[in-house]
Amino acid sequence: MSWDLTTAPDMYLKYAKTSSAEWDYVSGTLVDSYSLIWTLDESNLMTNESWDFEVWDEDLIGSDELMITGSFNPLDDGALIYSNGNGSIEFEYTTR
Ligand SMILES: [Ca+2]
Ligand SMILES: [Ca+2]
Repeated sequence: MSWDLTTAPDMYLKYAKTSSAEWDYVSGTLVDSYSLIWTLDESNLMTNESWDFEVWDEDLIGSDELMITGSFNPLDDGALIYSNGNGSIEFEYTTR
């Protein structure tokens, strides 16, 4: 991992419909943490279509760094863990 040299990364999450031109949701930043849990609420529910996500490390000096990115459909795939060489992100959801 090459995010922050002396502390854990400062992660935030973005997600949006794949068809959307802009990010529908951007979380706040969780400072100095290797793991994090975000709970989506009524204002940012996901629908049955393809969604893109990115997790970034916020840096105060220089540009923020992209840590992990991907896309999924929350109905097609069921609960899932998405991994690359840098880490993993787990999605848990209920449908209604
Ligand atoms: Ca940090
Ligand atoms: Ca950072």
